[in-house]
Amino acid sequence: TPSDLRDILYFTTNLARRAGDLILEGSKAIHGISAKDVGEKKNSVDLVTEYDVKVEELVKEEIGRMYPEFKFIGEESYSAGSQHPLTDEPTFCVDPIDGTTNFVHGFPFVCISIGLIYYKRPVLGVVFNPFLDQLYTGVKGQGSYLHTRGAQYKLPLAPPRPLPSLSQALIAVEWGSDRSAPQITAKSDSFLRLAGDPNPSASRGGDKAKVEGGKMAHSLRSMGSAALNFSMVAQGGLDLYWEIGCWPWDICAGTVIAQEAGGLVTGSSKCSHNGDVTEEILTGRKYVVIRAIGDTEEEKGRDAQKR
Ligand code: LIP
Repeated sequence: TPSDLRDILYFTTNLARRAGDLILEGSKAIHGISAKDVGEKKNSVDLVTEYDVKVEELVKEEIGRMYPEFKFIGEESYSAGSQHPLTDEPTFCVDPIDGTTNFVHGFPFVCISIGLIYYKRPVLGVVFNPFLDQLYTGVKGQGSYLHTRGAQYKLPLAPPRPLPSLSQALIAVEWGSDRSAPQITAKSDSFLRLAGDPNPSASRGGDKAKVEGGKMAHSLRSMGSAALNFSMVAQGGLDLYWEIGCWPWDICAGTVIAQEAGGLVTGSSKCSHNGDVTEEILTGRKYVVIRAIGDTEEEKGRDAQKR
């Protein structure tokens, strides 16, 4: 019920703040760390630290104490082999440190992302960046909020302005950790189509009229955290976020936060078959576009091999 969700939100928010303290503590401990303290998962850019594991343990334990009957999906538990099928039961879905690469480098776009799924739909999300003290919350049917420096703001901060075309958008994209040749080619081709000058003869001081008629986006951004990209679309700082190859814990909490702020979260059905963003999905609101991994048989096979 709405009041159950409010109680769960209160619990989850406090838990995210405790996890945030541990992330900050880890950041102090980790800086100056040697490469041996940073683990690699499927390849040398898929990083994990002892703090990813510690934060997940804390969150899992507290959830188990408060809601013993709820199921749990977590990035690190999943990597360690705890892979249960999604049911209709209430299920917490957690990324203990979203933006692990940023965490390792001291780039302050790092968060804990805690989502709740019920009947296979995300219904509650809390995303907390302890470095910037920004806490985003979203509850199905109850709106989404940014809490920062002691104040609370309803999202989006300003009414979404209609976007007639991609050419006026600020778009988040991510390189992700799959850098295999087909993936990196598809991604960089899409980046080029989104931000490259469509006029082949355009150059500095060239034919301005032709450039203005083009479709290139205002620019691309990468925050290095899916949950923070979703939250920034909800806030209104980004118009769109597009990524290939996210996991449920990357998108669960962010989905509710973005949807409750009026965004649309969509999988590959609204994208062209190679995952490219098309003009058709832009009809005047802020959009989050996400192409979930495992959408095609080919991707399912690749995922199974990866983890
Ligand atoms: C990361 C995402 C990021 C994506 C990376 C990775 P992590 O999560 O949030 O957007 O591009 O591939 O999945 O590994 O830092 O929890």
